[in-house]
Amino acid sequence: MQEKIIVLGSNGQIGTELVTMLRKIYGDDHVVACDIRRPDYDIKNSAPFEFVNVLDKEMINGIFKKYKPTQVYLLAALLSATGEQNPKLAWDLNMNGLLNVLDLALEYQVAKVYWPSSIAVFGPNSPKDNTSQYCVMDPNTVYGISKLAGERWCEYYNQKYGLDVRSIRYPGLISWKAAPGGGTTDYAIHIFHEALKKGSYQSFLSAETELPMMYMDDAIRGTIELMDAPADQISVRSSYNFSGVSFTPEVLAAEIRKHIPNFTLTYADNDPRQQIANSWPRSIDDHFAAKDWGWKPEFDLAKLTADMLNNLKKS
Ligand code: VAH
Repeated sequence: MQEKIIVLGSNGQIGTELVTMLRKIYGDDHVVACDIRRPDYDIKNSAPFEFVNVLDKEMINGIFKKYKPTQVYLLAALLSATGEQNPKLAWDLNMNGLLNVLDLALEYQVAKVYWPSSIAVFGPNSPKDNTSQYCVMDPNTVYGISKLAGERWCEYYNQKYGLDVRSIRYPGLISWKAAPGGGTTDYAIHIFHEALKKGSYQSFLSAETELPMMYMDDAIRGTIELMDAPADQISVRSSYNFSGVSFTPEVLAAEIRKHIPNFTLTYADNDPRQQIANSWPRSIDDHFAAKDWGWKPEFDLAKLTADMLNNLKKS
């Protein structure tokens, strides 16, 4: 059957690249980009775009009625740092946006739904190293709380109503095409821009703050591999742990110096994002993703760094 895919939150860091990849696979007209503002990236104007606010259930209903989607990706969210500046909006957008989509996906018999979670679902008492799929999860950011609650709702809609909803706990995502959206891991993007522009960067996370990260190319490929996997291979209906490469700002700076020898990295003190980072794991065990749908990252730190710098120089 012809796929008709709706991507809600298509202008974001993930949505920008996911829409491009999905259109490459299924064709422009089979992928409808939806957001509350027009795309400012190189998506062909002819390809379908709709203004949608995911908090307006009637608006989403109109789009589902118009396009009768076979797949829906819901990417709209407030991330960890911006969420702490506006906790109630973060909860409202991240939670009610999801519940609107889950309900309408049932009503319109959407075949598959995708919703991103995050390693932000882990908290201060979660294991820090090689953090397992199932363990203590006590997130202390609104973003993490909303993602943990959202995972529970996804599993509920799957088990109670049979909705085929799939999810991945993304680590910090690093990309060059679209601006990051207010996350705690965004230092690992800004550092590349500043290294090329000024040869220096001041990190808002401390030198020894090790966090799980991933290159966007890996994240997009893994997401589509998950969505393409047969339903009976999916054993995790909350959200899959997902791992790329973990590093600290200091280790990243050393890798950048292999390309920009005089690059200097300094550190800011008392940035509120440090507390958020301190509550997250240093590394993630993603063996369920490897076992269930053959996940394997392709970008290590050297390859990620080279690709970021090469593409930013050209863009
Ligand atoms: C954030 N980039 O920093 C996101 C991500 C694991 C972090 O979820 O909020």
